[in-house]
Amino acid sequence: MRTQVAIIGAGPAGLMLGRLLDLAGIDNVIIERKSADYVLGRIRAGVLEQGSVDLMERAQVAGRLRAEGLIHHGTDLSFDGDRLRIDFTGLVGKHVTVYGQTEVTRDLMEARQGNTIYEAGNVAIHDFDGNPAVSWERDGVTHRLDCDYIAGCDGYHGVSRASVPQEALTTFERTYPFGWLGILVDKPPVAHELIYAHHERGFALCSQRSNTRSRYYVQVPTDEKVENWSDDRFWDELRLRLNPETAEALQTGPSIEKSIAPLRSFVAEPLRFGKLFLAGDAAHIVPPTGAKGLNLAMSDVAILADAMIELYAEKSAAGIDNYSQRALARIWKAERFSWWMTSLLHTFPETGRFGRRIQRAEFDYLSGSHAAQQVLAENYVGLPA
Ligand code: RFL
Ligand code: PHB
Repeated sequence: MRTQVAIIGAGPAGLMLGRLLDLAGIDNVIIERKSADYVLGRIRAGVLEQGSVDLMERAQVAGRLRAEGLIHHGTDLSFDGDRLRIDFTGLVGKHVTVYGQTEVTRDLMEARQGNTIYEAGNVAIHDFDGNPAVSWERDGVTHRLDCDYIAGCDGYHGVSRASVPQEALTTFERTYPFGWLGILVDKPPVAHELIYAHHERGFALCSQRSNTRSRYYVQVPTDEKVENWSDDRFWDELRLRLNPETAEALQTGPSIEKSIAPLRSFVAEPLRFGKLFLAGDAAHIVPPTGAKGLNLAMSDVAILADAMIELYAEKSAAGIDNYSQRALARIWKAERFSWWMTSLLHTFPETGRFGRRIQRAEFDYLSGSHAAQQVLAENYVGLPA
């Protein structure tokens, strides 16, 4: 088998890249190790920057997003019960759209014209400096796909980054001593907008997927087990971390999903190794506090798709030569913002009483400074490409 671009991973990065290449007439095959249902069952991001919405439009898959996406003009921060609304539209003239990653993935899967191979075992990358190929196993048979280029869109635990010799890669990492325990529930959200709450017991987030489905998170230690959290325990802990009126208004119900995600900041450099490119979580991880992970995956593949179109249509390698540098400039800004939001809102056992006072001072400064709120809003809605 032969194709122009072999894409590893059918998450949002791989599917969006495949779609943009399909529309440009560039042949591609996606190789995914899980089933389509498994990929759709992963509950992850919920907030899209305008750049991601625009990309869905460009990919001609924005019909449902336009009809069902919820436009949010602001968000609430809460610090030990004190509230501060960040008015995105008033501060920077932009908004965000609440539309689940599951829906983005479904829209892209439904529109897909090219070949996608699901449940591919033992995916391996060959000769990315010379004549690249990808191999995998299915039903006891080994398959091989020769290609011009490989796009590694296979997430943090994928094979693409792991196939690069260690000496060619520089990595930057910070792990946090906590994760987010998340719950999905078929109840209306507690507020119209998201609430990011700091409390001495830990961070909490009130988010949503629609007017009838809510997503809530609480900060838990890294080694916490989801089995230790009954729904009742979750709701009790969440209420403790919210201000009393919000806690009172919270509508609870049986969880339809419950999981723990560790928090990490990570960047691999560069993003190109010969004919192999890394994009999305395969190249970088941000803690979810700034809602940047999915949006960064989208901006990476927008840059990569344009570079490949330039290469095939105009025979210019300028785009692919610049891909790593261009994408990384944006990635590091999102890393900084996500780290900052995480630092402001979580409890860090090791920083003690001094650390908490500094966080309080930061919140008070934000509350009183239009300039500081503008900085937050500008980053949250998404920096220009
Ligand atoms: P994905 O989604 O991990 O997809 C990678 C795909 O590759 C497959 N794969 C392989 N395929 C073949 N061979 C292999 N060896 C393979 N290894 C892996 C996997 O099965 C998978 O299908 O990466 P991608 O496409 O780069 O997308 C990144 C986003 O998923 C991620 O950044 C976001 O979900 C992060 N994130 C958020 N981002 C936002 O922009 N806004 C948010 O509000 C937001 N909230 C979140 C989040 C992530 C969370 N978790 C669980 C980490 C909330 C949470 C709780
Ligand atoms: C979510 O709805 O899952 C979500 C929203 C905002 C974040 C992170 C996650 O910052």
